Amino acid sequence: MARALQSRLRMGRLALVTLCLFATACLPIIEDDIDDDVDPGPPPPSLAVCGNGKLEGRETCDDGNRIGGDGCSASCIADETVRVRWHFATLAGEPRACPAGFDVAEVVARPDVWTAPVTKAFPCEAGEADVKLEQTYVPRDYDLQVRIKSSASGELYGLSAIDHLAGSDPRRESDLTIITDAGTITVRWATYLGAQPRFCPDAPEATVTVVARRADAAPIATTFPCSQSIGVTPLVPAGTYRVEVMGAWGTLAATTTLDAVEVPAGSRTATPPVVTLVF
Ligand SMILES: [Ca+2]
Repeated sequence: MARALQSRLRMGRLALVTLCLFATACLPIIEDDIDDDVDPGPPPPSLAVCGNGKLEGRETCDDGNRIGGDGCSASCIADETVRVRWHFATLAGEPRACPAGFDVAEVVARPDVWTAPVTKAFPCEAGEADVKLEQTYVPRDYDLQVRIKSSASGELYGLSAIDHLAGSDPRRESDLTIITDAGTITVRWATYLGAQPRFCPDAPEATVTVVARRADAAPIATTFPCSQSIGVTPLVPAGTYRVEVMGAWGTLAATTTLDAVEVPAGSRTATPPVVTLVF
């Protein structure tokens, strides 16, 4: 009798286990058993609240706000400090001091063309400054440039070339030179076939050459793809130039000449009006 009862109980237990294997109703019990043994640990990143003053999830800082550039970024990742140095030189490489009347060095840092740049001002004679750049979970690249200005008039003297600082680059320094006796010529062009506006063909032989001529110096020629619609010459000594813009497009050719294009000193840009090239 007792053996029969024992056997029936065993069968009942087996049936329950089998039922549990197929029935979801038993699952919460199994989960509860597991949860009791696991340490909950820190909250996952999705639960971390940036700006609440508490270090949580993947945050590397939390200063109680969501403002970038103040040491702790808008996504609670510690800002990265970059040392930016600037100096002056002539086109021949001769070092110079800050230009008279221009006392401010603006450091401009931009993560991409669609975002507003981070601009910080320093005394020109300092020659270097530490700039905090906002970082996110994925390290950001920045384009750095230095502009020299006058605090009295706001006038721009010159600007450095752009230094692209990759987020993955271990270098956290940028050395920038402002050329004091040169500038660039920026030419924009529009192309026509007779009276009809037409885009340049996207072909390697469709080019526009900008030739800057000055009476006392050899001409400086720079060639650009025609489809680019804009060309910036390398640094040319400050002065007055006659600029020829020459388009070549298969067997077609067109030239437009601009007189008295003034290139200011201090790495500044002369921008003549849009040049029309009629083929
Ligand atoms: Ca937080």
